[in-house]
Amino acid sequence: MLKKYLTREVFELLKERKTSYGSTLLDVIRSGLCNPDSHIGIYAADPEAYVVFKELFNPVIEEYHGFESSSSQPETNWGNPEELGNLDPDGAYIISTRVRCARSIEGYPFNPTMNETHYLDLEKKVSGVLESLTDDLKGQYYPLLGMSRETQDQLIEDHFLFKEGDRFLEAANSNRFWPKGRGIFFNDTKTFLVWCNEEDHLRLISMEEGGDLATIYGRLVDAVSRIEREISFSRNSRLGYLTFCPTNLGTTIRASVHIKLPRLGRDFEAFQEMARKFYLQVRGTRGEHTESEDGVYDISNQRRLGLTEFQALSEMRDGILQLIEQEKALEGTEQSP
Ligand code: ADP
Ligand code: CIR
Repeated sequence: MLKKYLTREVFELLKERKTSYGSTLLDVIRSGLCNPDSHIGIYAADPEAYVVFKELFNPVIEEYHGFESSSSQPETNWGNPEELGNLDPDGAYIISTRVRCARSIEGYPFNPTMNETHYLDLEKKVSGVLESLTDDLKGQYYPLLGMSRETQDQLIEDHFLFKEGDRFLEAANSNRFWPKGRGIFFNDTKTFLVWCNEEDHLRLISMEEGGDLATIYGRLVDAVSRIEREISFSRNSRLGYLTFCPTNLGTTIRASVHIKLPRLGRDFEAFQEMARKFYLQVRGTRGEHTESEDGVYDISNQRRLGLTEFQALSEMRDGILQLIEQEKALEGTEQSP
C-alpha cells in the first residue's frame, strides 16, 4: 500500500513535514521501504502522524477498513457480551478463542519517536495499575528484562507472549532499548494478559480454550473498563483509539479463534476468498506472517474501524459460524454414499 499511495505528488507534499514530537515521513515509511513484502508498509510514529501525514494515511485506511476520509468512528459501544454465546458448544472445531485490543497512553509518542525514559515511565505507570487489579484479574507483571530465554520461549510457544525481532517492527525502529520497558502481565489463570510496549503501548488480551466468546469478550470489556479509570488513552473523534499500525485503529479489536477446518483448508485460495466475504482474515497458527500448522488457522475480524466494538465482535461471530456451517456441509457430502 505504501508503494501504491506514496506517489511523487504525495511525497513532495509530505517530505518536509514534522509532527510536534519531531516525527518525519521517514519514520512513517521505513518499515515498508525495508520490507517490500509488507501488506501495508507504514506506521504512525506518534498520535499526530495520522493528521500531519494524512494524505498518505487516509487512502491506506480507506483501502484496509473501507473507511472514507469523511467518515467518523462511532462512540465506544461494547454491547452485551452475553449475546455472543459460545461459537462451538460441542468443542468440535474451535481450539481456543482470543480477543485483544490496543491502547496508547495520552501524551506519549509511539515507538520510533519514544526515548528510553518514555519506555521506562510507561512501564512503571502501567505495571502499577495492573498489579492493583483484584478478583479474577489479579496478577503479576513480568518485565522482559531479566526473564530467561527459556521462560520467554515457553510463553511464546503457548501463544501468551509476543515474538521477538519482528522484521516489520524492527525496520520501523520499534525495537530500540529492547528489552527495557517491555513486559507481560497475566492473571493467575492466564486468561487475562497485557503486553507492555511491544507494537503498542498496551495490548490487552482475554483468551482461553474453547469457543466461549461471551465469557472471553466479557472479561476484556471488564478489564478495559477498570483500567481506563486509572489511565487516559489517546482517542481521536474521527479515528477512534489511536494505534501504531493503521490496521488497528478504531475499536482496535481483533477477535480470533484457533480453529480446525480441514476440508475448507484443502483449497486455500478458495478458503481465503470465502473468509474475505465474511469480513474475516486468515492468519497462521503462530500469528501474523506465519503458516498454518496441523490445519489450525487463526481467523479473526478484518475490520476494526468504522463500526462499534460490539459490531466487530458480531461480524466475527457470524463469519465463524458460517465457516463452521460450510465445513459441516463438506463433511456431509463426504459421508453420503
Ligand atoms: P495480534 O493478535 O496481537 O495482532 P499476532 O497475530 O502476532 O498478534 O498473534 C499474537 C499471538 O496470539 C500469537 O502467538 C498467536 O498464535 C496467538 N493467538 C491469536 N489468536 C489466538 C487464539 N484464538 N488462540 C490462541 N492463541 C491465539
Ligand atoms: C505489514 O505491513 O505487513 C506489517 N507492517 C503489518 C501490517 C498489519 N497486518 C495486517 O494487515 N495483517
